[in-house]
Amino acid sequence: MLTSQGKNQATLILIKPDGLKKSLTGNILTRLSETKLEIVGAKMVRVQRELAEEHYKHLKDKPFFEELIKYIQGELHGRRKVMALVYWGEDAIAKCRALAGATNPEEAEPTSIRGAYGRITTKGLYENVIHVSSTPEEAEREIKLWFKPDEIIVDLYPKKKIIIKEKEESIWA
Ligand code: IDP
Ligand code: MG
Repeated sequence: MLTSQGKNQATLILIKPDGLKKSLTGNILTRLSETKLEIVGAKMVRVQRELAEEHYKHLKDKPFFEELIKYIQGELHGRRKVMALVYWGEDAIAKCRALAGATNPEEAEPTSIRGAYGRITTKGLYENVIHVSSTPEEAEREIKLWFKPDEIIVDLYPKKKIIIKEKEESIWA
């Protein structure tokens, strides 16, 4: 019998600063492992303002934009980092979005990650613990923003080699 097979997709997951502060990393990774998707990239990131603004540029005109930038940069939680991951596999976006739950934590399924651990701040911002890309196009844009090609262990998107001369970088002393 033919079964309808979904396509392999990649999605960007961010464990936001509230997720880190609430020690939810292990819990969230365990929940996501139910999907049987593969982690193909992972790192801790100190989020610069430029990255934050680019990531959330679709919300630039919203009244909560400034607060949102502070949130993803960790200024609301004294945790200036996020954990960035790329999950890959069949229907990755829908599977991860379902586990994450609705954007508004009050409307999210109580058993979803956002429903269980999210909150709305007194300023009205949804602190919802986790980010998940919502379409393949958004995933591609976001993954390219957060990761370099060599930081991902599969070939997701076309890439090219360049030679960079006299580039300063840190090496172990
Ligand atoms: P998503 O994270 O579910 O994809 P987006 O609309 O892309 O939702 O919004 C990005 C983030 O901005 C949300 O995760 C949440 O933290 C915040 N946000 C979105 N809409 C609102 C709102 O109406 N009020 C407060 N915060 C919001
Ligand atoms: Mg979104």
